[in-house]
Amino acid sequence: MSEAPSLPAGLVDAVRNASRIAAMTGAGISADSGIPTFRDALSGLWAHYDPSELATPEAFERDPSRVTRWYDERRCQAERCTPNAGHTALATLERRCRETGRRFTLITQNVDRLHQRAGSENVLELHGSLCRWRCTACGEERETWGEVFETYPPLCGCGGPRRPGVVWFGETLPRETIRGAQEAVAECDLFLSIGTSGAVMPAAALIADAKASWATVVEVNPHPTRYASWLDYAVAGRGADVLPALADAV
Ligand code: BV8
Ligand code: ZN
Repeated sequence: MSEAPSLPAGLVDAVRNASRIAAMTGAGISADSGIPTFRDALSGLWAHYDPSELATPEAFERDPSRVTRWYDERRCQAERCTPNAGHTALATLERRCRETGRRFTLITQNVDRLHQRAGSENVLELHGSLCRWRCTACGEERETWGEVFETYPPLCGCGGPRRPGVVWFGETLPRETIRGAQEAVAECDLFLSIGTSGAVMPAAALIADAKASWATVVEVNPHPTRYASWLDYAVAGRGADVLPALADAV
């Protein structure tokens, strides 16, 4: 792991004085756990797969076996990975805010459950989870942690095919989840955008929402994103290196 970049003094003060913090994470925070991001040029998932071929309801209709096999591979990969120091730092941040009467909301676009495994308790999963699979016939949904699928697609007790409980392109986000995220961002005085390219809507619109709510907007990312001009602080670094220092500032 590279050296933790020193945080700008103004940012440490902003974290220390914040009373309502919202953090949104993307695939980048899990890169340090060995899970490929989506859009990093060489290593990203979409560098090898076309999202419209795998991450849409139409793709599932067309080839349920291929789509569910791909999601099951990602589910098993996520289960083999462990949370990194960035995930742990956000769980610490949540606990410290709770202990000091401050509000902390963790919003994630990720579907790997690493935040929860690191100890984060209140996680808004905008795009669902690889661990939840839903029957397309009777709607029964269940956690499938550690389960070995016998068939692709996996079958429900009713005989119906199961699909992954993720939000595909062209599908709307869970209403309560996105509403909770929008409320937390509208009220926050510090917004952390961590490990996301900001390419996917409506999640990425939360960055603009934070700017509009006069929050201090911070980006943690080794590479600048399209939101660079909106930021109060851009910390060029990996989540696993930067976030522990941020958590220590609370
Ligand atoms: C919807 C689950 C109604 C599945 C995912 C408005 C404008 C344009 C398009 C649209 C729009 N509104 C809707 C759309 C269409 C579409 C969309 O946004 N398309 C984009 C791609 C153009 N959105 C939807 O369809 C959404 N539904 O809006 O419904 C509707 C529908 C149609 C039309 C209108 C309205 C549903 C979107 C949800 C899709 N599901 N995931 C799965 O996982 O397979 S999205 C997928 O992308 C993941 O969840 C991922 O998290 C997410 C966002 O990507 P990032 O997390 O940002 O990852 P990325 O690789 O891009 O970036 C990683 C970053 O990390 C980089 O910046 C890198 O520098 C950085 N990094 C690398 N290493 C580190 C690091 N950072 C820190 N530390 C490190 N070590
Ligand atoms: Zn069923």
